[in-house]
Amino acid sequence: MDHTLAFWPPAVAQTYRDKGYWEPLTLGEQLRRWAETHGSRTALVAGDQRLSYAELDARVDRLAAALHGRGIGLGDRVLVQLPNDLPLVLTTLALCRLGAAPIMVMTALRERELAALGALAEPVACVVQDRFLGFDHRALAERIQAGLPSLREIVVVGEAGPHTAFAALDAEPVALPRPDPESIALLLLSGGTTDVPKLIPRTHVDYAYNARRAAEISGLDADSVYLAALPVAHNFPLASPGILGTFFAGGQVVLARTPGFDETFPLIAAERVTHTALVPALVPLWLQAREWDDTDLSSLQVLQVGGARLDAETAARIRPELGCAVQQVFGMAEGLLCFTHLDDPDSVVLHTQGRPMCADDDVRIVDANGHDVAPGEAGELLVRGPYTIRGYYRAETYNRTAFTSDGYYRSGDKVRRTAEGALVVEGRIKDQINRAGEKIAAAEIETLLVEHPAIREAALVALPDTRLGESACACVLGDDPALDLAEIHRFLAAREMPRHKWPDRLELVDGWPLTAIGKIDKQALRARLQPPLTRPT
Ligand code: J2J
Repeated sequence: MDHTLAFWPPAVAQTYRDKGYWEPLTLGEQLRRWAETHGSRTALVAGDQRLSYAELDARVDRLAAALHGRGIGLGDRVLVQLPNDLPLVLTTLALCRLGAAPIMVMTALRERELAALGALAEPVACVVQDRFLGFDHRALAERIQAGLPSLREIVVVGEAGPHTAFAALDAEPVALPRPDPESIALLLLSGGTTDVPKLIPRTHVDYAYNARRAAEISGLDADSVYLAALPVAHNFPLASPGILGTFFAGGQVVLARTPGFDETFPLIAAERVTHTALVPALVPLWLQAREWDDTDLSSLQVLQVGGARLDAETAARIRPELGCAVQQVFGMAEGLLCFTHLDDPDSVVLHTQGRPMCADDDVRIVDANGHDVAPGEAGELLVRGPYTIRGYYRAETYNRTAFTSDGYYRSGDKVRRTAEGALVVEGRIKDQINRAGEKIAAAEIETLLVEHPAIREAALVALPDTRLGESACACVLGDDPALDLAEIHRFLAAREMPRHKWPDRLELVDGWPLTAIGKIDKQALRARLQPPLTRPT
């Protein structure tokens, strides 16, 4: 059974148990413990609903019992595509309690990606919102089900039509079979570099450690109030420290449906939020709003920023303009989390992406031949440790290249280590675009583009962008000089490619710069595309 993969070699796993990183509990049992310890304290605020720890635990029990009654249980997978709201948290925890792994997908994902994920993971059910931001997720789920024999059931939050209504999933708690704490608790979506999506299997024990340790580093305690503003399907607001980390600390979580200041500022004021997390592209929008918006943000202590490189100038504006500390977070859903510490000097907080959070994060920085670089030099970050996966889910062939033979994950990030031991992200080796923190695998878009009748070859490259950090430029070789960006967008929309993955720019090329082994030289291509900083006169 592939649900209890022994990813870590037994001797290594034993050291993680011995050192207390891996507590022998499932996430469902952790929730029970939080309820016992923090009972009547508020755990979660979503819209006008407020649940104490005891109520959260009881609601999760009832939902788990109802799902169990519908034949969903140990070893299953369930596709979960929900916006930041109570059902998402309840569903995730109930599935973890059952030992049925939720596949955490952002609401922005569409048919193509969901179908590929479905074929890979064979979920028995999916849980979706009826509509979100004008999009009919119920109809999408029906299209997925039509092509996915494993998918027995569609659960809908809101108008369920002929499907199972989420609201009706309520049953007297029953004794449930106990999942192995070292089995897969949930599956996260990888940023990816290939044209098919990759799933990241996180075990109960490693994910609990991830959240618990991240909470410590972020200074979360029982008085903390964490605002989940980014989409909770993402590892950052879910567990780094995010929702789960806040629960470990006994604090309060507040859910925002969107990260815009119009929604988040009033929530910060009303709930006296102390911690929240953003991707860098959102920070200038909050800072800008602050110029005229005088909502009381005085409760805010820490703004975590991660997912893409935060520039030092923006970082330096956070304390004076928002009145809180900035904490840089360099993380990945595959595992490793690096944080700047709250008591680090500005030279570290503003200019680095922090230090790995665990003493047993085994990080190497290597050159193209896999040799360790000299201290201070940049190279590819390789990592293994107590919460970094040893392989993607059902991806045996790919895993042989994505991991070294001795178990390091090849992050594809180009980093250097400062004298203080902090990492600085210098760039990327992997073929990916990091557009406002959302990762786009170049290969995924290129594969689609060449299906266009006017395109013979395509290469997607990242270009610097002041607003997004990076934007995506599609370079195409074809026969139609009239081909334009609007047509590319129409083409990708018709194939249900989510908007954030559409190229921002189109360049028609009549040939490629090639590398020594004859592949498209994207570095050279990018250099050709960059407009000179000052136009020659
Ligand atoms: C530069 N690049 C960064 C940073 C991530 C916390 C925070 C982020 C993620 C995340 C996460 C970066 N500066 N500060 O899961 O728990 C890029 C790197 C990395 C990739 C991982 C978390 N922080 N990155 O972003 O799985 O390229 O996780 O390998 O989405 O984002 O992307 P993802």
